[in-house]
Amino acid sequence: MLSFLRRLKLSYAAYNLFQRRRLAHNLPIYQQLGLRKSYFSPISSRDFVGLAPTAGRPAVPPLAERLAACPAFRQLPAASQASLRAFDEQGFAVLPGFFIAGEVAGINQSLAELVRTRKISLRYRNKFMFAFRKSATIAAAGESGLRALVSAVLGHEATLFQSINFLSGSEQHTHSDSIHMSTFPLGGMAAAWVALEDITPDNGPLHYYPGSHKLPYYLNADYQNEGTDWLIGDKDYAEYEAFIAGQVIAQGLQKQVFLARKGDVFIWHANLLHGGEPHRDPAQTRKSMVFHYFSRAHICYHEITQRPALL
Ligand SMILES: O=C(O)CCC(=O)C(=O)O
Repeated sequence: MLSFLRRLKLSYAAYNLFQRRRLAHNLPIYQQLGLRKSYFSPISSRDFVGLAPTAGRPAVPPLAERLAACPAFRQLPAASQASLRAFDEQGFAVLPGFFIAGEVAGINQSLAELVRTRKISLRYRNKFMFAFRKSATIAAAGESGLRALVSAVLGHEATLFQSINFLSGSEQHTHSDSIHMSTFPLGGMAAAWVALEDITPDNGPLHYYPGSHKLPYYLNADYQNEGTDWLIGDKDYAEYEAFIAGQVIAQGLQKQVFLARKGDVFIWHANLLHGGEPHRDPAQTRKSMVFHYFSRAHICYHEITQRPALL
């Protein structure tokens, strides 16, 4: 259970008071939807009860048209194009060999240099967070054709919000990113995962549940974690993970494991259930990187902590 201080919404709001430039993105949409919020106010799915699920979302052309209009898409091989065209149906797309060996080597070198010079260190056990803010090479990888493709998939201009680099498997339990990086209307985010070496069954491959993006978005109310006007919910993250594990069984979902080759990219939908397999062989690394993108046409926030997202 979270401590009282960590649950206090006022402390987050006080921090956010000094972040106007990075939080102002939500203001026009709050206004459009008639939500009486400041840029620093707590925000969560509770605030959207009573709004139409698509309220405020600009209409977009169908996926096939959006992709066809995207130059980065037109340069892709046929297999990658077909996978992207099936994104709405599958909840993911695989782009084999999207990054060539030289690009992957540059990314690995750049991360190693950040680590060697102590410009970055591990957080949350095994994650190098936000390396793209410190490495032009890593930023370019996330900004390249990848952001254009994610924008086409979302139907809205995507902003690179976060990068995470791994040297070992994340071993993260199955989850939907929408509990962490949330939007209103739902679905305004996507992620692109990059294999920075060949992935084996024993170095903690990514796993995912095809089609799970069509399930409801499970948010705070679904595991009694809504909190109050003053406090965020008191549930540990493990309770969310247990809830999702229950849904996987209840819905009879079939897990797939992504045995990627170096340079392959896997783009997933905001609500695709995914995670990391156990990293069984400590002699192997699992060099990989994931970029999380938000659409600026949506309210962008963090459901668990009920904070607006710092873009
Ligand atoms: O890389 C992995 O194993 C999983 C990463 C993940 O779940 C995420 O970034 O949301």
